[in-house]
Amino acid sequence: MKSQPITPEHMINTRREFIRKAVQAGLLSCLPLASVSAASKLKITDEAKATRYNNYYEFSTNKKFVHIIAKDFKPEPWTLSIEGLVDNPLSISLASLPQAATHILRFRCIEGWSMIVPWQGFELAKLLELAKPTSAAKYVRFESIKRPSEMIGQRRNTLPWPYSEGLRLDEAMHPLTLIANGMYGKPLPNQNGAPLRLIVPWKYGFKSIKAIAKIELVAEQPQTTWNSVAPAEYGFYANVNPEVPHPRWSQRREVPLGELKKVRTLPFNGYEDQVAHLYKGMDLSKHF
Ligand SMILES: Nc1nc2c(c(=O)[nH]1)N[C@H]1C(S)=C(S)[C@@H](COP(=O)(O)O)O[C@H]1N2
Ligand SMILES: [Mo]
Repeated sequence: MKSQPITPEHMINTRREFIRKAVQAGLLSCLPLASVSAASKLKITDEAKATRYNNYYEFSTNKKFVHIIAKDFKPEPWTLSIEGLVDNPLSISLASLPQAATHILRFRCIEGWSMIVPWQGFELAKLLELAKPTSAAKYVRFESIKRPSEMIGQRRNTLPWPYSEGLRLDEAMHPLTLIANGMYGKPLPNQNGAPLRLIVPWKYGFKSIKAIAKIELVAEQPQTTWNSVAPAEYGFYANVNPEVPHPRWSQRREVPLGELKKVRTLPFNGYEDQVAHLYKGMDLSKHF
């Protein structure tokens, strides 16, 4: 006969459920961040790892140097413009952005490393609603700042500048799609995309464009930086998918920053329940 576990399964589940509900209700927000992450089963990456290993070609292609080379970038003052197919084009300063909250989310680079970051940010949908997209708007195009005087990587043609990205409008309106202006309870560091960057946690990291200066509502799928330079490696959709290998490596596993062992990569980076419906009827092995 099998021995009984000391705590019956249903009691463990009840406790988990209690913690989950309490977190959702904001009741545990007075606890240190670590307790909240334990409750949601996400182990937050060390801040020093997440802020000293960066992809940001405007500064350097060497991930370990970006945080040093980006020191003199001036993220303020800043204006973000929202234009194109909108009834109410906007030019917003940092002081008049929507209220930010903390969002603990997975982040997965196409190169095979990952992190779990407490971002401060707000839903992109809140900004788009202010601008009022017209019925002709079907996609959103994002453009980073071009400022070679402060971004020395832009003095070379490593990529066509400015860096640009795009989302389908329904992806952009999804509540997991954020504009982040902080991380680890502090303003966003230059190397992580100050003053404003996109976070799309179910997509590979290159979609999460940094130092956004312009958001444009458009009718057609926009050209995007990495997709235009290497379309076979960087799809427009770029949903995290362990089943679809990169042409040069498998995407089944990833190394969390600061850890030695690889872990399994999850479909849609763990957000399948929230976002899979956006892609009903699409062949995701083709639209990678
Ligand atoms: N403007 C701009 N945004 C960018 C990049 C870049 O080179 N330039 N790199 C992308 C890539 S490939 C990744 S993985 C993430 C890295 O974000 P992090 O440095 O905060 O980890 O930023 C993305 N956004
Ligand atoms: Mo990346």
